[in-house]
Amino acid sequence: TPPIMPMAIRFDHEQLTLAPAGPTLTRRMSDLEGLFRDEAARAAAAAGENPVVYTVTSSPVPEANRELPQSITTIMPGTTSGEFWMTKGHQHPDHQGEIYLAITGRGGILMFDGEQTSWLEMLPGTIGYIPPGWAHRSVNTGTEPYAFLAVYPGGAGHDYDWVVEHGMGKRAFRGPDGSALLRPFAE
Ligand code: M6P
Ligand code: ZN
Repeated sequence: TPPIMPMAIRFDHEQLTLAPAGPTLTRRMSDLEGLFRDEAARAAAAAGENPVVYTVTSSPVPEANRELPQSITTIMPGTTSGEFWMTKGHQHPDHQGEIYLAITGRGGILMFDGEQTSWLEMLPGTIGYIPPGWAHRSVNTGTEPYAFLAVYPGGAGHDYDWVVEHGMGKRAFRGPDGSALLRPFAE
């Protein structure tokens, strides 16, 4: 493959798209098996309308060592038995850091290092820093789509099994007043 040349990537605030764009992925309820507290409710939703929970649109910058790829993630608003819709969440195998910039809607980053849990509220303009070694999951805590830009080392990778094995410490539910209520992961 030819070397990547300097490039300007246009971000469309309304459409939440990148141009030029790289790969896009769409995650539906059927892709999120075992991740919500209420697996039966998740499975029922997957067997029914199977809604799109989130999309990830990448720039053409490849996920390769020394590159610095970026993507826009858009999480739809919703809850499954009270638990806010969210990304799968992952750990970076070599513990690289990552930054997120909230663009629209409201959300949060749930992080877990195997011992401690951290929760960052994300409003448009908030830069969330994910330090080395913290698994990260994004959550839409609002009533509109929540979109953010992610910038991460090209060799960071995605270890999804780590989250299945260790959990995320906590879960984000919709509280009585509509705001996020963090509860113990297994409760
Ligand atoms: C952000 C970045 C991506 C990640 C995406 C969705 O855009 O962290 O690397 O793929 O969120 O999160 P997940 O891979 O956990 O589903
Ligand atoms: Zn990451």
